[in-house]
Amino acid sequence: MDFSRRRFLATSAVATAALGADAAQAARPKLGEVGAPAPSGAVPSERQWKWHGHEMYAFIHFAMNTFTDKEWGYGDEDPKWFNPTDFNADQIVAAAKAAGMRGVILTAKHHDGFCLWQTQTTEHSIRNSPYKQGKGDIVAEMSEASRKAGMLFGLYLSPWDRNHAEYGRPAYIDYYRTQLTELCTRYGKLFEVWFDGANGGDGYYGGAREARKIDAPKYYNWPSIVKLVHELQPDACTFDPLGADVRWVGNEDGVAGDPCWPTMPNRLYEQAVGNSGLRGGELWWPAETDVSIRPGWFYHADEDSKVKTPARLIRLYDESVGRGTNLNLNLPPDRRGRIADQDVKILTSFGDAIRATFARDLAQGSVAHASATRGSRFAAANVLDGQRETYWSTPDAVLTPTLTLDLAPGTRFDVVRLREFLPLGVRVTRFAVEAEIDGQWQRIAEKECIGAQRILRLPQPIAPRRVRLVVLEGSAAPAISEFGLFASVAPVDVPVIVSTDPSVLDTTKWSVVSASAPHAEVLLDNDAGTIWKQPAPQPGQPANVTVDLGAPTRLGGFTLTPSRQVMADSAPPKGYLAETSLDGKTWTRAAAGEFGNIAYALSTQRIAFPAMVETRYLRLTFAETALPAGKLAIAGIGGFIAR
Ligand code: FUL
Ligand code: CA
Repeated sequence: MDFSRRRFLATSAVATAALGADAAQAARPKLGEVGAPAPSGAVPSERQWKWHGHEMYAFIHFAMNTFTDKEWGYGDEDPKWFNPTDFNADQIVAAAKAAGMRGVILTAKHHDGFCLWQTQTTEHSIRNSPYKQGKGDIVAEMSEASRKAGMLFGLYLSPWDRNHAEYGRPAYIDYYRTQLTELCTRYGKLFEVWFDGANGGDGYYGGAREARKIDAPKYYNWPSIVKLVHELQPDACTFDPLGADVRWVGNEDGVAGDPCWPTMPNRLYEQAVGNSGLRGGELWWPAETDVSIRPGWFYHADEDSKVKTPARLIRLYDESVGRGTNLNLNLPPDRRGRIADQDVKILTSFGDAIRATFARDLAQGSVAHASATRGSRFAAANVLDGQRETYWSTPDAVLTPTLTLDLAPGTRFDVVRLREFLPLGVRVTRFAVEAEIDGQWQRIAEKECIGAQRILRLPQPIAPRRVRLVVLEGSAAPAISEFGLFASVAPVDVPVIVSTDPSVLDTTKWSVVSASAPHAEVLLDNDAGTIWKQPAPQPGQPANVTVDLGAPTRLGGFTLTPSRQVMADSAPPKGYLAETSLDGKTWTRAAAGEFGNIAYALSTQRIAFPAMVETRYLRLTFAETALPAGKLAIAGIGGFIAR
C-alpha cells in the first residue's frame, strides 16, 4: 500500500486531457551559435533553464504547527497561538546561505489555513495574532531578508485549507486565486511557487468538522492556476501537478532516481515514473527533491537529536543535486522564529564542505581533445571553461564520441561532475567515465543520463594521466558543457545533542529487552531513516517491543515516529497499548488508544500519559496497521517527562 500524499492526486483523478504543454511552447534561450546542433526532444522553457541553475534552496516550514507541536493542523487553531518570541528573518536566511542554498521557499499558508501575511481574504491570519500586535507580516520580512542577502525568494501556498468553510466548493477556488494574487503582487520577484498535493480529507471547514473529498485536477484546474502565476511572475517555476514547471521526485527522503530524467510522459503524475522520469518523454518536467533536515517538516524540540548529520547531508546532495534535480532542503524555524543552533552548526559544516570540494576544478589545467568536434566553436575545451552556456559537440552523425582530458601531472580527484547543455534537450542516453592508470584504461563509472548535472563520487582518490568521457549511446550528437574533476573535502562532524527541551529523554541510554521482530534497536538510534519492519500484526498476534530505560525514570509519555519513506506494502501502527513496569515482570497499563491521522501525515505522535509514572521498563504493543498492508513499519520511539 502506497500511502504518500501524492496518492491523493493520482487515485482521485479521472483521465484528464494532456495539460503540460507549457514547457514545449515557451520561448527558448538563444542557442547562440551558427551551426549549432538542433534541439532533440523536449527542451526546457526559459524559466526552467534558469531554475536548473539554482540547484539548492531551503524550504522554510514555519506556521501554526510550530506552536502546536503538530505536522498537520486541523484548521480550528486560535490565531493567538502564533507568537514567535524572537523572530529573525535575517538569521533564517543566513542559515540557508551558510549551507550554500541560493534561496528560500516559505510556507505562507499550510494545510490549517493560517496565513502568515497581511491578507485581506481571511481573519484566520497573523492579523489576529499577538505577533507585532497583529501588524506583523512574516512573508514581507522573509522576502526582504532574502533580497538583502542576495537570495531568491519563493512561496508555498497550500491548496488544501482545513479552515475554510467553502473548501471543496467553487467559492474556495476564487479565494485561493485571490490569495495567490496577493502573494504574487506584493512581495517582489518569486522564483518558485509550491502547490502541495496533500489532501487528507477531514478538517474544521468553518465549523462543519467533516471530511471533504475533491477530485484534485478537476477541482483546482491547475493549468489555469499555473497561468495566473506565470502572468504575475514570469520567472516563477510552479511545483508540481501536471501543467506545472517542476515535478515531485516521488519521495520525501531526498533520493532522486538513478537515472533521473528531466523528461516525463504528458499524463497525470505517477510516483514511480516521477522518481526516475522517462527517457524521451514528451514533457520537460524536471524533478525537485524535497526533504527535511529533521524527521518532521515543522520544528519539534524532541527532534533536536535527530537533525541529519553533515555527512548525511552530503549524501543527500549527491543523490539529488548530483542526479540533476534541485534540492529543496527544509529548515524549520523554532518557536523563537529562528533556526536552532544545532541545525545552524550542521548546515555550516555541510556548506563549508561543499564549497571547499567544488571551489577548484582540477580539470582546468588539463588539455581536452575529442574523437570528433563540430568545429572550433564547439571545441572540446568548452567543457573546461566553467560556463554552462558553452559546450563541446560533434557532427550530427556522431552519436558516440569520446572526450579525453590529459591531466596536469599529480592531479588527484575523487569527484567527477558532468553537465549537458540542456537547451538542446537530453542527448546522452548512456555514458562511461574511464581513467588511464598505469597505462591501462579502466572504467570507473557507467551510468544513464547526464542532464543538468551528474556527480560521480569515487570510493577513493585517483591520480590518472588521462581521463575520458565515453558516450555509449545517444539520441543526438552530444552537447556537453562541463567535465569537471574535484577533490572532496569531508565535513566537520557536529556532535549529536539530546534536546534543548529538558523534558525530552535521551533514548540512546535505552536498550531493547525483547521485541516481536529483530533489529528493534533501530527504534532508539535517533535516525528516522532506519526502520523496524515486520509482518503486519494479525488478530491475537500483536507486534510489541519492550525497552529498558536504564534506571527508574519519571515518564510522562512516549513518542512514536512512523517511517516517512514511501514504501510499498507497509504502514505505521493504528494504535497502541503502553505499559510500564519497575521490575520487568509486573506490568501496569499507562495508556491505550489510536494515533491521530498517522497514516497520511506520517508525523511523530506524542502521547501523554494521564499522569506521570515512575518506571524502569516501557512495553508498547501494536495490534494492527493504520492501513491494510503486508508489513508494519516504525522509525523510532522516545519518551518525555512532562509537557
Ligand atoms: C506534504 C505536506 O503534507 C507536508 O506537511 C509538507 O508541507 C510537505 C512539503 O508536503 O505534502
Ligand atoms: Ca562550458
